[in-house]
Amino acid sequence: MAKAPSVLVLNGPNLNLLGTREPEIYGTATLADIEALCRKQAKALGLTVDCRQSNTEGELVGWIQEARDSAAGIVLNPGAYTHTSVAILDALLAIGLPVIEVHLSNTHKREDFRQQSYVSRAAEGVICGFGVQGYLLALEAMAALLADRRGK
Ligand code: CA2
Repeated sequence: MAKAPSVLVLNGPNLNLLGTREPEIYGTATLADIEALCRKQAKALGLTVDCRQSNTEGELVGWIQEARDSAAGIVLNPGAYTHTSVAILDALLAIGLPVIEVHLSNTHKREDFRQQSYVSRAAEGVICGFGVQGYLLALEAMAALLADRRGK
């Protein structure tokens, strides 16, 4: 039987604080809750996940580079780096893996500075505004995308 494709589920700065503050924007689930739900969803979809979070841009860039050899795709919530990081965009473009961008909140309903995403230029698609469910939808989309690519 073929090995289950691995998906890197990457969360950026401050997402380790989920469930402790601003529940009206980001919900009540903790990062550990989200990662457990992702593991469950991945299993149901025939995937495995490697879940990581960092508050530093360089560490995120390093993990994205490493994913070239270890992952079939990336589900990424870059946090505030979404709106600032050319370094993360360049790393994603350099490795050429399929990327799905996720945001818990609907960034389009929020401040002007959240309207631009550098990361979206490297993403197959973007899911925002569905809270935790967004990660599960992203994994479903990734499974379909990878199956489609394998069939070609
Ligand atoms: O909606 C999202 O998922 C965001 O990526 C979250 C980022 C924000 O900068 C983006 O514009 C949209 C912020 C994550 C901060 O997370 C916190 C969680 C709990 C308490 C405080 C911050």
